[in-house]
Amino acid sequence: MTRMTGAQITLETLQREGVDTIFGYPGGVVLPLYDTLPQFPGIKHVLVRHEQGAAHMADGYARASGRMGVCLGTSGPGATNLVTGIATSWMDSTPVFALTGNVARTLLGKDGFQEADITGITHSITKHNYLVMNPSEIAMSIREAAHICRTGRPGPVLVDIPKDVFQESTDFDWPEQVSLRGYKPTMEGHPGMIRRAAELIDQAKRPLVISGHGIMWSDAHHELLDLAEKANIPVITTFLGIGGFPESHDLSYGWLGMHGMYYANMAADAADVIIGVGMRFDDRAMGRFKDFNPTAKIIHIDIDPAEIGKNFPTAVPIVGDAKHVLRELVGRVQERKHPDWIRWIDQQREEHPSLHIRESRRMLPQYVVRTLYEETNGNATIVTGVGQHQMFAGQHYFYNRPRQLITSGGLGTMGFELPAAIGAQIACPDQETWAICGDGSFQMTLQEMAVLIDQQLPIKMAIFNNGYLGMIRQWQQLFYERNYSSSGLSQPDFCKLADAYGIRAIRVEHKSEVEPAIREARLHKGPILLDFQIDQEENVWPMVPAGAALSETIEAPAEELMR
Ligand SMILES: Cc1ncc(C[n+]2csc(CCOP(=O)(O)OP(=O)(O)O)c2C)c(N)n1
Ligand SMILES: [Mg+2]
Repeated sequence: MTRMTGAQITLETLQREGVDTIFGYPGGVVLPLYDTLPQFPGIKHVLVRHEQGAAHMADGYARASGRMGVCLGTSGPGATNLVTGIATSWMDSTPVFALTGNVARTLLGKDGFQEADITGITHSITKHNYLVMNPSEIAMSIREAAHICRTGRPGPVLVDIPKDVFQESTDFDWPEQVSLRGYKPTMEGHPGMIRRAAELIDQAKRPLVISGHGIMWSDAHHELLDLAEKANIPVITTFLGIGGFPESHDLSYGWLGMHGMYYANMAADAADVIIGVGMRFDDRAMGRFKDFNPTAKIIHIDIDPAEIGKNFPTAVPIVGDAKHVLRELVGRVQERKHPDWIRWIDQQREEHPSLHIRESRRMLPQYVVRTLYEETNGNATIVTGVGQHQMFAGQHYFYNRPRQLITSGGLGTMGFELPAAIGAQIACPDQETWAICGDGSFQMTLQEMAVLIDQQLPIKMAIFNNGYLGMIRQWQQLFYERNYSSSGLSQPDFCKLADAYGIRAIRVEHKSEVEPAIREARLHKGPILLDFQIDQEENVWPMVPAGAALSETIEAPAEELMR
């Protein structure tokens, strides 16, 4: 046993848990920790410019690599600045570990300077959180939190440590075992349920897989491919499920939902057996619940029992890890062919192609994304903000590997793109990483450009500059009689701004400049910003209007195709 301070135990435990990077920002109560950091050269500290950035960076790190991402903030405002990022991670089930300092134990509950009850505040957006009142409990609390964070359905955790607990010394004893009564995620699916699911799949005439984000976290993409190929089942994904099944595969029919492909929505509405795997039948994906495909029998595979039957009645619930359950299912289902069903979906796709980009002299955002796809040979990691550009990035780039599209789905957090791209690039330094930024979204976290220089990250930022909060403008155009109330926004000169940070930038004003600019950006060794002055009033189609059913998916109106 060695004598150590709470700060040393904190870092020692994180290091033993495999943590190599902390995204953080200092403050009074975490100074003991910062003072200790140089003793741990195995842990790199990335100094952010706002704690929201730290939480998104940890999240991007986690989504890109599958490993737990760690962020750190001081008490009070440092901790509350993390909240949006923690909520983002919570809604998308990503393993983010948030570490915060708090005021000294004697001041807790006394409205001490910079005190916030961060465990109370994050109670409903963490899988679990801890306020550690004794240095001897630090190691076990961190180990338990890390275990909860990355096992089962992943999700954020928070560990809050008062300043004097960091400072106090104690005998350090490494807890070998982590065992939590009441927390034992079910990995193996129930054999009887798997048998019933296999029977249902064998009997299905129009089977369909809807695969979600869980495929990435369970590393189940090979098993998914095996199931689809053996039983000849078409696959659509959710928005966060993009990349879990290769979009170039014959059985891939894109993704469903509010801005999903027409044929994917129709397939979901026409299927007789739906195998939902690692997804949660979310309202943006499924449209109006009441009128979603009433005849389909649903097999729902999810590691979180709370998801089963939450939004739809389930014919066969299977609680378990997607990889295990799919492997069992592949062994049980019969080889089948569904030529009529597949022909029907193919015909939907021919009649309603959804992803066709019309000829236009304007710089259409779809064209920018497609050109990026072609120039990068479909290999880049794409990280997006929230809005129209996010939907175009999902639609017009094609993804063939898991973790290739990194985006805030459940919370829809504007400002996610730049910090999440930073986390992704640090986790996977060899990946070509593009941040597809909205001009509005980017302005929420653009201060993190400083980190690109500090850390010398070759991230390519593509601003989709339409002068609008485009998704808001689209809704106002369609549902509020073009009353563009507060959706036009003024811009700084993004190129000058990049220049002020020491980052190279190119303004792209004409369609003919798109391809050369992307080529130049790729050749440039460091970070670069491309300011694409895209068409201002392009809309995202297809669309399921809010509150409508998937069967009511609308395609681009003819007059818009003339623009
Ligand atoms: C933090 C936050 N505030 C507000 C919203 C609501 N919202 C959704 S999309 C959007 C517009 C995004 O504008 P921009 O980043 O320019 O993207 P565009 O739609 O123009 O591509 C807004 C305001 C949000 N999703 N997140
Ligand atoms: Mg915009």
